[in-house]
Amino acid sequence: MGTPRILEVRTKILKKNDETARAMRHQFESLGLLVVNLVSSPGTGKTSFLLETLRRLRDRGETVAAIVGDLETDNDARRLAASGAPVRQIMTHGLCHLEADMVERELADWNLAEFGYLFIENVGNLVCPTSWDLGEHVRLALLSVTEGEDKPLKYPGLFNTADVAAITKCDLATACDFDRARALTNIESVRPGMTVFETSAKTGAGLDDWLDYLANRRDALGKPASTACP
Ligand SMILES: Nc1nc2c(ncn2[C@@H]2O[C@H](COP(=O)(O)OP(=O)(O)OP(=O)(O)O)[C@@H](O)[C@H]2O)c(=O)[nH]1
Ligand SMILES: [Mg+2]
Repeated sequence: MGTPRILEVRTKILKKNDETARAMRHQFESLGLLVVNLVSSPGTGKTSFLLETLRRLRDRGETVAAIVGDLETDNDARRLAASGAPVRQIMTHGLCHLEADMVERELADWNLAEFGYLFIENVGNLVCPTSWDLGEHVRLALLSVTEGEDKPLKYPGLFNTADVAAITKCDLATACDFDRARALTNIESVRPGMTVFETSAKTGAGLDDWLDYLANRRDALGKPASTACP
């Protein structure tokens, strides 16, 4: 008797989350703001990858901002702030994922029209964040060479709810006996056709292709409503 009731409450919460996320996505689109949600297990390299992304986008003259979720500490926000971009930390105090209303509250006093890109680093977790839409346009699943090539098979939800994937820490691939072909085959088997960037935050490998992908996705949003042709 208890299970259906729990499921019903969970369905309602997810429905409310999806409504909030949809409204936010609409607002982001009207501003020409591309929003990216980074999801992976703890320690995959999300913050390192994002720091390099923010730095390089700023070098290209882009305006960027970031929100980062963790159970405790503002360590990641402080690391990301080294890029010069505005960054905010959400501490979830035990919750294993970010939800749309947390992001909405955090953005309430930001002038989003100032930014071209907003990145959301989710709480490190391979399962929970996958069910929660944050209003993003691009969901990036990250897999490091140190985690093992079978993660896409064990955690298919991470990959089949994502738009694009990044393999991180490729500079360590040889030391880890990383089987690149097997990892790519495993990703392909759970999410056929998905683009995969092979990257290293340490050497910068693969990051230019990632930035070009983001630029194309942002162009596809079209111009902000306020500057659209009459
Ligand atoms: N060699 C190497 N180490 C990396 C790379 N990216 C991240 N690391 C290291 O991996 C560790 C974890 O990196 P983070 O960027 O903190 O990972 P994260 O996914 O943000 O971790 P959580 O936020 O705790 O989930 C750190 O010691 C990084 O220095 C990389 O490309 N190459
Ligand atoms: Mg992090």
